[in-house]
Amino acid sequence: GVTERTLILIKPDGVKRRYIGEILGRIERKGLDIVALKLETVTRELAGTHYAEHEGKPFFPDLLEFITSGPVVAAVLEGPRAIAAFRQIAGGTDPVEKAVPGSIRADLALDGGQNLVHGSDSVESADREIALWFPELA
Ligand code: DAT
Ligand code: MG
Repeated sequence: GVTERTLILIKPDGVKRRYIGEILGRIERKGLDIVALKLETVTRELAGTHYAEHEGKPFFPDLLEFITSGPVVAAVLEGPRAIAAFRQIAGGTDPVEKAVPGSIRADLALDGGQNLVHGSDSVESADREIALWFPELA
């Protein structure tokens, strides 16, 4: 497959629950390269821009509250079909309704909002999100 880059987050629930190692381990075992990595507390402004596509939806205020509630791990992953590959190991947005057996969310999460990880959903989103989180890479 063609080499891609994707922006992923370990959300505040993942950091609080001490799953940084577990989740980075799954990424490494999958074979994706980690090409950038940092721990950061997200500002309201960055959160709003990152999730701009969801502005106006009923869950948007809770989403911003949650994503700014503590530090997140942000990383850029690289590899063949990296965007889809990470979304596959992440699993469906709702870890119960759309459980992907063996995925991070199905194995470790219960909630459709506090679902441990984010991953870019397209090449366009990945370009936008990498520029937002790691301007030095863009
Ligand atoms: P994903 O994170 O799988 O790409 P998304 O982009 O549709 O999902 O939504 C972004 C985040 O917003 C998601 O991880 C959790 C939250 N969210 C989405 N739909 C929701 C809903 N119906 N109720 C509560 N939170 C929701
Ligand atoms: Mg999304």
